[in-house]
Amino acid sequence: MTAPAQMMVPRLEKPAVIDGNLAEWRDAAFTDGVWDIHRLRRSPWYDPARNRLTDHGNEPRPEEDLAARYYTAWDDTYLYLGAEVKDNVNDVSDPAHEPKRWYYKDSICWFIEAPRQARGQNFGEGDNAFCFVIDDKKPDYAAWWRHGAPGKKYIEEPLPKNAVTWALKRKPGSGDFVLEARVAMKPTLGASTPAWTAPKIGDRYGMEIVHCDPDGGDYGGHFLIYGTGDDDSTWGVMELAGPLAPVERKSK
Ligand SMILES: [Ca+2]
Ligand SMILES: [Ca+2]
Ligand SMILES: [Ca+2]
Repeated sequence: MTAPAQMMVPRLEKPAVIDGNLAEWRDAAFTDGVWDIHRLRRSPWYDPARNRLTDHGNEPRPEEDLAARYYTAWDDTYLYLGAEVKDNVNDVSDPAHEPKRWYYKDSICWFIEAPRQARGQNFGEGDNAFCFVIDDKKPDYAAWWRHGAPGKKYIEEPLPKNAVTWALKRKPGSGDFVLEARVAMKPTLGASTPAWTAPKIGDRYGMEIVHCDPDGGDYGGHFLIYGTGDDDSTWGVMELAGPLAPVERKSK
């Protein structure tokens, strides 16, 4: 296996306002630029069977089908999760709908293991997935929490209302959107393992991002970034870092 991705995720000095606009914190968050299928194909965790787009026969260019920037940050209480997405079609209808089937709808999911363990496992103790379905109606299942707990795997439930605040801004007439969310760590990460402690600089979590884009397909388009799926040993290393100074533009 290749070495896991390494991500320094900055602490926010000012809490983000969750309103569907990332302007006040995106320059202070972790992001590594635009992800599209061309970039994904050159990443070590690319698997063509899983990372793919849906072909309807008269598609735009692949980078018009799905391209996104993802933002991640933290403070004493919350993880902050954001995305700015270019998507040709919004699709949240699922013929075999179940609340836990976010992966059959347009959705973005942050997989977090806290603290990061060296050994691999699938959604046991300490594993969490915070999933947001890109549905304007924001049904209960649109903010979902798949997680483990001591002795338990794959617990599926909506994120507790007091643990999540999220906002969605959709661009009319397209699938484009901005997602902005904050998830309280203590009632989520703290519930998935007693090994979790209040966050501090230098703590190491595991992180993977899964972005689903069915667009009329069944399982449909998928980006898996920083990992190869449910095995948490493949996820990237997310280090809780101190605040990030903004990008400096030098004068000529
Ligand atoms: Ca905001
Ligand atoms: Ca698409
Ligand atoms: Ca879509």
